[in-house]
Amino acid sequence: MKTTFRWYGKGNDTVSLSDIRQIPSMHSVVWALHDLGPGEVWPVERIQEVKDQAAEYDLGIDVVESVNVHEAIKLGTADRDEYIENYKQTIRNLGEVGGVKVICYNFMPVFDWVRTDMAKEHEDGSTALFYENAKIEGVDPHELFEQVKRSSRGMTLPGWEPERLEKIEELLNAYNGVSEDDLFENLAYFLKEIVPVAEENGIKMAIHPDDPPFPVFNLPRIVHSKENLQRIVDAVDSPSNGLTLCSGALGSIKGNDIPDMIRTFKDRIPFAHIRNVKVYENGDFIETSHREQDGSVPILEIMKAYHEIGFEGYMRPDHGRHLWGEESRPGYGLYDRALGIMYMMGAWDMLEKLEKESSQ
Ligand code: CS2
Ligand code: MN
Repeated sequence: MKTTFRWYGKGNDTVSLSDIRQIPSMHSVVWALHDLGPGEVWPVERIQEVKDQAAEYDLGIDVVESVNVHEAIKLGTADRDEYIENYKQTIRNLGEVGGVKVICYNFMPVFDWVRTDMAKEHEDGSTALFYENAKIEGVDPHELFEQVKRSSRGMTLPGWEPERLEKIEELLNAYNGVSEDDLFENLAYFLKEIVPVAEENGIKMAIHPDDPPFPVFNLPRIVHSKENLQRIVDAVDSPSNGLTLCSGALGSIKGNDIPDMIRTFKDRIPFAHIRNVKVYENGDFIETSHREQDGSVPILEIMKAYHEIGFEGYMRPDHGRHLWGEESRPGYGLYDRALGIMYMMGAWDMLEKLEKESSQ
């Protein structure tokens, strides 16, 4: 297992490479060219620049999260092939620079992850991302945007940038009549095109689950259950068609058995996200510390399952709480994610030790 940490890039993150270097067990960073929009080709020089910056701190650039998929590809409109060509070129450019082994992406229409409050207070005074169903049902996305903005010191949800929100009606309308099957067909079309290029470049594609794993604003969602993950890995039978198994996204509904998913898809998980959430009776959920007892996700069982399958992929702590007055991107401060890593590593090291002892 290789431990990674998400880094938003120089000048774009409150966390620095030198901070990351000091976290025990760090192998590489999870990065992206966040200023480039979906559909743009990532230039070789820009990729090389990040590789050099990370190398100064002895860190690799093994995982990209994300190369975002243009809406035309998800919608299956006539211009999708042009954007698929651009996506292939980005994969080739990443291959040319070298060092990238995994590309995480998602296939959520219009929005990336959605929350209703970016700074909901826990009893201990820390704050975390919160999702409240009542605040979403029947609500206009603009209204939600304003409300979320108020709770987040000006930061906004990914995909909710003001210039994008201006076109939101248009985007939402474009999905009228797009069923889950249509969306799945469009994903399969995309995968058939790009997976061979990923293979040629020694890269594994890893789709991130929908977050939350149920429809929001009546948009179709297809990456949220064991059955659907199976359908996705079957669409193109290649190790380069893989999954980002996000315990927090999948764990935000009761009924997803994540340890079972890990055992089932063991050869197809190049990238693991470890996040805990507490799910309430009414379906609302709040992100918590990574410790198993603090939320509803069986983190220790999950670590056990990864250990059991001999997981050799990349693992990172996902969203953390905001602690000790730290000002950071929502969910991406240094402190709680670093605590999360130590919890994960503590569990992992103990599993290794017990295995060694039992084989002696
Ligand atoms: C989120 C997402 O769960 C997560 O890690 O931070 O923003 C995620 O990075 C994207 O959905 C992956 O494409
Ligand atoms: Mn995740």
